[in-house]
Amino acid sequence: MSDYIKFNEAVYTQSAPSIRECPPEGGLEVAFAGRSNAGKSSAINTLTGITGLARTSKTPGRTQLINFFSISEKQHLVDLPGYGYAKVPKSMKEAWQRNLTEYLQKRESLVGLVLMMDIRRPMQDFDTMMLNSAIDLEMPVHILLTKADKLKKGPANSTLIKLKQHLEESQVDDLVTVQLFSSLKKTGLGELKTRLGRWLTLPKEEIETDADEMQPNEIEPNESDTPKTDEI
Ligand SMILES: Nc1nc2c(ncn2[C@@H]2O[C@H](COP(=O)(O)OP(=O)(O)OP(=O)(O)O)[C@@H](O)[C@H]2O)c(=O)[nH]1
Ligand SMILES: [Mg+2]
Repeated sequence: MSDYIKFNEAVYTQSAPSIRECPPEGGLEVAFAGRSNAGKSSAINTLTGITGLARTSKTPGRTQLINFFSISEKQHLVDLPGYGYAKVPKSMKEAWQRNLTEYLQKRESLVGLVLMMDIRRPMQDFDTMMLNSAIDLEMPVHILLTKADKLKKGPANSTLIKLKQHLEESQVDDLVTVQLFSSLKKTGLGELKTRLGRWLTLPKEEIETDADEMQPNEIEPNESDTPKTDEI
């Protein structure tokens, strides 16, 4: 299914300083959220295979705007500003948190949230708040334990298993999934694509509508003179 999503055709479209300035609703949208420096922008670059599509930085708090990318007219990725950056004044942190919650609540195109946490510091206060906001809204969440390359396989897997158990015990495992991820090593890239493939798959009618809109100068399959093999 994920083959259908052309992640590598993603293009940057625009940045919005707040929910009010976001592009009009339309199609399906997946947002990437997480603490500042968790690896959100890097993950978007790894997912699309386009270096520099989303800006990454060694300086935390770099992505202050809501950045929009389009895979197709009806499939979008959104890089949300990182939360929890220590040097940002408390009032600004709280404003951003309200903004993010408002985005989750109001954005109708949003079909899922990729919540990214550094594997060495998962489930910090703001992460739990974001997760609970999404759960309250019945918004599907896919957690990426990022920078998995920073831990050895054993400790990485045990962090994954512990979090999975926690989600099962909290009875949210139908809505919230989790995986290991590393942009550096491309660990878990296939798993992420499969999940996003499910979220970003358009209802069948819409795919057919797209086909109907084929431009007159596009080449159509040649059905006339050569008989198909199974017709001989
Ligand atoms: N080792 C390792 N480092 C990573 C990985 N992903 C990101 N980084 C590094 O972590 C830092 C932050 O990455 P970003 O992708 O900019 O993080 P962000 O979450 O977008 O940060 P903000 O926009 O500031 O919220 C950069 O120095 C990246 O090179 C990874 O998989 N492994
Ligand atoms: Mg960023």
